[in-house]
Amino acid sequence: MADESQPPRQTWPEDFARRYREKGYWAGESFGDMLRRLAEAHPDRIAVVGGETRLSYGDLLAQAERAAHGFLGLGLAPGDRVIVQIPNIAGFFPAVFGLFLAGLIPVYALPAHRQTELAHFARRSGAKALVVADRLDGFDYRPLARMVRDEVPELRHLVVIGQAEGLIPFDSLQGSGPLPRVDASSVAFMQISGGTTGLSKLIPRTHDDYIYSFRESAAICGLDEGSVYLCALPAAHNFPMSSPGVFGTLAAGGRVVMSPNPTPATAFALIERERVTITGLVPPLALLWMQAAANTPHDLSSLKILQVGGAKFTPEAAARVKPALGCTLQQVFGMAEGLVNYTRPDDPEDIIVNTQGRPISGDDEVLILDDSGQPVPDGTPGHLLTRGPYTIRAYHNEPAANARSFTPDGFYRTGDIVKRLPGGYLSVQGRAGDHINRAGEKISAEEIEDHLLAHPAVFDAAVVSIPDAFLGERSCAFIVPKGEKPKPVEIKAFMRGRGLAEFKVPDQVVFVTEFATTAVGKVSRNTLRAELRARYLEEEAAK
Ligand code: OOB
Repeated sequence: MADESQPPRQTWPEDFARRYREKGYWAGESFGDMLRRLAEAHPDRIAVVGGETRLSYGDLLAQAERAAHGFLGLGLAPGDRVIVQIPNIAGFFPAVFGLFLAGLIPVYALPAHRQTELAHFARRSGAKALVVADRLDGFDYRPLARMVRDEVPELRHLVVIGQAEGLIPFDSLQGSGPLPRVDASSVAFMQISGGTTGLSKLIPRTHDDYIYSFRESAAICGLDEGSVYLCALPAAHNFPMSSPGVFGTLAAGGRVVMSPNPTPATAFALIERERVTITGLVPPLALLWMQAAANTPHDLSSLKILQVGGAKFTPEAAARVKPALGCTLQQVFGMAEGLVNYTRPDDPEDIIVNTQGRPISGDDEVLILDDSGQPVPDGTPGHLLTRGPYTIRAYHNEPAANARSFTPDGFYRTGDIVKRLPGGYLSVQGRAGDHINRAGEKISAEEIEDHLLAHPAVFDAAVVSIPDAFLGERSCAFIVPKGEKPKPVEIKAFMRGRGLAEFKVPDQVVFVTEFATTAVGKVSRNTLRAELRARYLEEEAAK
C-alpha cells in the first residue's frame, strides 16, 4: 500500500543521475538559489507584471522569503506538500518561490479544477495546505477550498491571496531568519498528468531536472534579458511554465507578463503595452488569434515567436501564422512527464510547418516501436517511448500505473503515435491511449465513464473523442439508459454536480440501446470506443 505521508522521491538510477550531472545538465542549483542569484544580479529589473502589479527581481525575492518563513511558521516542514491553485496573477510567483525557498513542495492544480479533482490531489499527495486566490472571473475559490478541507481534513491550512474572509491571508505570512537548505536533487514540485486511464497522476519533478529543461528551452528560443514572455495559458500547466515559459524567461533574466485570459482582446492589448516578444498557445487559440489579428487596432510587431503546442496543429493552420501575425511559428510537442520537442526558430519553413520539432537534449532517448515492441524504420508510425535527463521514471505512489507506463529499463510510454523524420524531427500521427485531447486539455475516457455510471438512469457509458474543427477533438458520451432516456442537459448538470472541471463535462451525449458484444462476451473498452466512434463518424458523413 502506498504511503501518502511520505514525500515524493527522485526516481533516476544513480548511474544515470551521475551522467546527467557530469554533463552539466543537472547543475545542482535549487529554485530558491536560482532566484537569489537572479535578484543579486539585477535587483531592480522588472521580473513579473500582472494587472497593475510590477515586481522586480528584488521584490520577488523579498516577498518569497517572507512567504517562506510564514509557511514554515504555520507548522509546515520541508518536504510537506502544498496544493497551489492560482490563476495568472503576479502573486503566483511570490507564492511558489516562497514554497521552494521553504523546501515545501507545490502540487499544481489548474484554476479549472473543482472539488473532486482537488480532493484527489490532496489525498494522493498527502498535502497539508492549499493556496488559492480569492476570485477569478466571478468564481469564488474560498468556498471551494473549505469544501475540499471538509472532505480531506489533513489539508489543514487554507491560504488566500486577496481577501481571505476568515482563512489565512497570504500577505500575513512573514518571519525572518535562516531558511532550510534545499537539495537540488530533491523533488521541487508535482504536476498533474493528463492521464490516459483513470484519475490524474502526480508527476514529481526535481529542481535539477526541471531547471535543466527550461534553461535549455530558453537557449533554444534565444531568450535573453530583453525577452518578454506573455503567459496566456494557465501558468500551472507545463507548457507555459517551462517550455521555456515563465521560468525559462526568468532564468534568462527576462520579463513575464501574466495575461488573466488568452482572448485576443486581453492578450493583444498586453502585447502592445509590454512589447511582448514570445508567447505560447494551444491550436484553437492560435486560430482565434490569427483571425482577430486581421483587424486589430493593436500593434503586435514586437512579437517574434508564437509557440503552438499541447495538441496537433494542422500544417494548413501552421502555414498561416507568419502571414497573419508577422512572427515565427514554433511547434512544441511536450508532456508534463518530461520530453519536450521544438522546431527551432531558424529551421526551414517546411520543418516548422510540417513537424512537431525535435527533442531538447542530446541525451533524450527516443524509441519508436511497433505493436510487438520492435523498432520501426524512420518514416513509419509507431509508439513513442522516451527516457532522458528531465523525463520522470515513475509517478508518485502509483505502483500499478508505473508498471504499465514505464518499461523495466525506465522508458516512459507516452501513448503517442509518431514517426521520425530526417534530422530526428518528429511528426505526431495520433495516439494509442483512450483520452480526449480537447483543445490541449487531456480528458481520461475512463474517469468520465465512472462518473456517468453513478447516474441512476445510466446502465452503461463509453466516452470517445470526435474530431472537431475548432477544438481539435470534443468529447462524446454514448449512454445505454436503464429505462427511460434522461435529457442530455440533465446528464451534463449531473456531471457538473460531481465537482468536476468544466472541460470534463461531455460536449455531446448520444443515447444508444445497447453496446456491441462479441460471441465471447463484452468487447474491450478500447474496441467498443473505437467502434462507437467509427459508426458515429460514418453516420455523420452520410448526413
Ligand atoms: C503538454 O503536456 P500534457 O502533459 O498536457 O499533454 C501531453 C500530451 C502528449 O503526450 C501528446 O499526446 C499531446 O499532449 N501533445 C501534442 C502536442 N503537444 C502535446 N500532440 C500533438 N502535437 C503537439 N504539438 O501538452 C505540453 C507540455 C509541454 C509543452 C507543450 C505541451
